[in-house]
Amino acid sequence: MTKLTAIICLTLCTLFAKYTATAQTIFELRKLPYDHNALEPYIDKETMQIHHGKHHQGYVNNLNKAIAGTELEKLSLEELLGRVSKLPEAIRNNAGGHYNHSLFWEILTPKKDTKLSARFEKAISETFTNLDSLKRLMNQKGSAQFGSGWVWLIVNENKKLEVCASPNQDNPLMDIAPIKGKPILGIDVWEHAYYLKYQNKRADYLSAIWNVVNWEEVSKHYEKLVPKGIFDDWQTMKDFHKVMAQTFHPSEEGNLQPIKTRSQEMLKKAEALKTATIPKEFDRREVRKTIDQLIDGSKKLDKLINSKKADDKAISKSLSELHDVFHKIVGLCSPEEHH
Ligand code: MN3
Repeated sequence: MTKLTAIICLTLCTLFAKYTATAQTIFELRKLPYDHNALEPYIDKETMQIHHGKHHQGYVNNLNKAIAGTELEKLSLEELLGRVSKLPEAIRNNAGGHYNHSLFWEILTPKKDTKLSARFEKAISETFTNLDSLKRLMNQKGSAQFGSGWVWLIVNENKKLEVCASPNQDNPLMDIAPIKGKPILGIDVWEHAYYLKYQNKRADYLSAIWNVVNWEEVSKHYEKLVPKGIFDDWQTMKDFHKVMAQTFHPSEEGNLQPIKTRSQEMLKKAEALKTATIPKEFDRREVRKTIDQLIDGSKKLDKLINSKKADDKAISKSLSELHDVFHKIVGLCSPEEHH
């Protein structure tokens, strides 16, 4: 190799290495969706500038550094969080820091009196009594979190709302989290989130922050994670479905006890469909016809179970046919069937 080719080669190699190193901007800090002073007087401009521009930027930079040149570059933020137990500490802290703060900026707003969606509000009432008790619970958990951390409202694996706290930059998406779920609202209780304005008074910061929570945005997260069921506005059909699910699924595993004891209850739920109002969007001739079939089938099944010659095979078959009729209604009422 001549000296010249060696030099060219070396230069190219250096350039290439440099290029691949600087190409490393997998994760980026998004701009704040409002001005730094927009959340005043509850969160001051200087805190926002340092919190977003220095702390969050730091997590992003360190995360990019930690995954640079490794296979981890191909993973999404959520995928990284889901396996932090097997990754270096720097990834746990900085992937957590990036995710947590991204959500935090999103669920804050200078807009006044943002509204919760009806379904989200109902879920809050069912789980925590009302919005005020949810706030109280989160304030209490946030105050009790020792040192730095976060307090979360999550949708857990059972699609239910739950409140939990986590230390440092951990969050409920991490495989190491004792309580798992998808966060829809997170409040930063690190001192860097409040110290300039509130000093050591974390409880004051926690009471103030509710003035700038964007309930529209939190509702959107909830609606996405817990989509509306097709029969949510048709209580009588939901009631029928409940008995159907609780009797049919055991029967598939050879357990006919539930249907044997509840066939009359199921018939009553089916008959109730005849008198209750059908939601407008589903009130069509074909749906009504199939409801009649559902009532007939429930009658037949109940009669069979109460007859002396009830044989398990016949009961199973009759229940399975009834289940098919129910699913015909589900099909008729599903969005893709609407023309
Ligand atoms: Mn922070």
